[in-house]
Amino acid sequence: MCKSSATNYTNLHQLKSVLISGISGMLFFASTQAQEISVDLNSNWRFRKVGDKEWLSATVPGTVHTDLLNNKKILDPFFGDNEKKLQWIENSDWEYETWFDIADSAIQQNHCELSFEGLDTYAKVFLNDSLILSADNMFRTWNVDCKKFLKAKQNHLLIQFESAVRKGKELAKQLPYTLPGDEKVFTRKAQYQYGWDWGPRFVTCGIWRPMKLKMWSVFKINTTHLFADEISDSIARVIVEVNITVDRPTTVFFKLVAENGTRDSSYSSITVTPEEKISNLLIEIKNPKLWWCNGLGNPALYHITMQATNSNQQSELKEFNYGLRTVTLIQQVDTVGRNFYFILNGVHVFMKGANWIPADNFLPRITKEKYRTLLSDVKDANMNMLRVWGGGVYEDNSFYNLCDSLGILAWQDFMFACAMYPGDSSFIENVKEEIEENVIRLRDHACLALWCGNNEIDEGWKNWEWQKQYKYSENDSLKIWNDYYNLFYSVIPDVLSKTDPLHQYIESSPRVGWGHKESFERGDSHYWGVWWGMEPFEIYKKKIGRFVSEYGFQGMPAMKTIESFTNHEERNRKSLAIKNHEKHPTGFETIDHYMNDWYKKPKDFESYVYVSQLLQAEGVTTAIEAHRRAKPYCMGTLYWQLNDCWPATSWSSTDYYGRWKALHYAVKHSYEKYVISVGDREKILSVHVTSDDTSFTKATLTLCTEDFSGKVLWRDSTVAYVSEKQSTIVYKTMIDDLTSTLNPSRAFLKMELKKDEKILAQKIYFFKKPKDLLLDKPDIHFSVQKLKDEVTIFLSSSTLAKNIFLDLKETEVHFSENYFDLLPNETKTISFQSTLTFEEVKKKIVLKSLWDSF
Ligand code: BMA
Repeated sequence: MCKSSATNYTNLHQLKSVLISGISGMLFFASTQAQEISVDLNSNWRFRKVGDKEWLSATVPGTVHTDLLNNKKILDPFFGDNEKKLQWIENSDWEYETWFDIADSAIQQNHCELSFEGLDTYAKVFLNDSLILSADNMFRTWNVDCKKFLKAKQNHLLIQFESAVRKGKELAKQLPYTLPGDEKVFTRKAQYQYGWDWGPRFVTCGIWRPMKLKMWSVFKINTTHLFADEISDSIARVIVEVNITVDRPTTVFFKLVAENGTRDSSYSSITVTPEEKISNLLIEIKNPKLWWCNGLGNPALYHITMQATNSNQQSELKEFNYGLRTVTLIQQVDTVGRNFYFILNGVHVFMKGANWIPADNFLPRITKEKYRTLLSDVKDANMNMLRVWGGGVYEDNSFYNLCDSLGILAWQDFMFACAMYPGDSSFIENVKEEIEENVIRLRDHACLALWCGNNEIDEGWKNWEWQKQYKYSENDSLKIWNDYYNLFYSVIPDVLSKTDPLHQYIESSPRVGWGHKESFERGDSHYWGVWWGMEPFEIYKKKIGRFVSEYGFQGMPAMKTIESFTNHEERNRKSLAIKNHEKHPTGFETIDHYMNDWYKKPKDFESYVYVSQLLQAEGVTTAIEAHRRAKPYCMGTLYWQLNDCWPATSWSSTDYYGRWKALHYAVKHSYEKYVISVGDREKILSVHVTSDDTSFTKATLTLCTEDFSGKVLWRDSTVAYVSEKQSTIVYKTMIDDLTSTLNPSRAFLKMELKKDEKILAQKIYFFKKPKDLLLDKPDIHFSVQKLKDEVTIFLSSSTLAKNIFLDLKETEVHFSENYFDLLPNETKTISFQSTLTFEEVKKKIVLKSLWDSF
């Protein structure tokens, strides 16, 4: 039985509803009529630059950049270095307008409310020439009672967006000092729009989320909050807290139904007065199924419906997909420092995942399908957690719904990153509303694991020498730090204690900057010694934090992706197009530095692209395996970064078009439930097995060394006792003993862990770095089979073919594996889905290996 800390929470709000038992309750829900009428206002929009004559058609939700693009007024912002030519857009003001009619029956409702789910950012809204709203926060929803301005026909809605850059600069002038982050920190707008070290600068504006006109009389449900105050094997008690507004004292009857294979229901009635807003309902679920994250079990969700009806048979229906689970972050002082790990339903979980950034510069372009593909890629790569990074946005509901249904836990940053923010009362009030609304929107998701105040601000203030750079006086410093402290240590936790006391909160990620030894001893850490610090990949094996929430290495995107933003002659590292799609100041130099250490010089641009991906995979999986080996000292690894907002060279493992880089394939392997890894410190080779199973396993480990032509040189096997609680060394040998009978540049060690004939894990270990391997030209043979749309390729070679890369010319397919080593005399089977004919597939196959790159 797991009992959540919710118990106290329930006590705070005594159950106020009257439970109606049995069948009689059902009578109240006979034939009803919808209580709220909602009109979609997202069509027939047009826009123009303020001051221009010509109106152009607009898409809502949308952005000014995509509207200009759709009207062919600008070139593709992502192509070449067009970004530079489009900066004028951010300095202009833009206006959008539409007309709409409403049905007579709707206008007769007591309340008419315009609801804007997202306005980016400084927006003045006029309805029939009256100013009804001045918005100044992209992350908030704005509801405006507008009944007195509405008419039945030809309502005119006009929204004017003021340049956020100009406004931010004006606000900045009001401070006697410059804040790190410049004008962007004054505007509550996605901070990455101002440019990042993986993304372009497109400070856009527009109606970025849908808007509606909502009309109602008598009662309205504002918000709901579901939480389980008790979960045992036999029963789960789910409290449904409803926030209702009524015109006059009204009795509302509620029917709650929870379904997931079984059906549980409850009936209650509440008399609500205009003054009283919050009431609690209860539904009990018998023999509850728990929600588990990916890898641990099913992410069971209960479909809960709540029908609210008054005595006039007016009703409102709300639906939820609710997961029963408890999730706790433990942070206890221990002999080393302070641990940091999550417990889900009583189970200590090692978190395997990545950092999420917005999936497009122009957010409304992110479709549900795009979310689905990306999050399915997360699940396929055996991840169980994503960190939604603080320089982006609180994502759309569909993102969190998908995380719920795929079993992906979400660590949610609030939207502050790598800068200091103002502390005046209007900024703070604005942020308070933003936090409250987003917490209320997201708190009931099963996926939600943690709130985090910001990304790298504590670290920035303490380690990035802002005080010197901006020449702060002691008083300035004190004021800036106090503003920081107030926001993250007081304002945000206060809002959370009222709206979501069930989830935990940390103020900043990481806890300590990576330059300090304490960052490997307490809390979560961002380890940037590799890449920013130019330390070698091997250092990942030594510098391990308690929960490594960021680290990473760049790789170039797929050639097909590069082709999407370059002309043929620009496909080289000197072209402006390629340079503009590498936003890190020393990006290519850094890649070259590590590439020299690991690989021979690639012979051409295309080979460089491919090798950069292998290098990235090598680096990041070195870290992942070291972190997993350090379990339970380390209890989580989230690499930087999962995805891209545009096609570019970056730390991502899947590129803007969703094409998996070598890293994503490698991560999938390194995040499997069982992973074999090699610790080769001090001349001893130790074979570790890390298991994320929930119980102990006894299996057989076989080891053999082979040369590159397939000759077996040595074999051994052992019984491996694999603990679920910690990584286990299952085999140890002196490296010299192992290599005395072989040429380490022409041989590898193959390891396999098996239980009852089932392979749990496999690992190929090379004694030398790729640049020192003496590879022969592989003679790769392949045959193709096609059964309906399932294509299978069988590959073999008489000598080792390292890092085979498979592709289909001018065709988009996803291979079951890629960038893999084809071992001598073994047949590798790769599959993919395609509607091409057998002959077409054969003609289009592209196949190369590392040997071809030098
Ligand atoms: C991390 C992130 C980002 C940045 C990345 C790579 O610290 O928080 O700010 O893009 O490093 O430099």
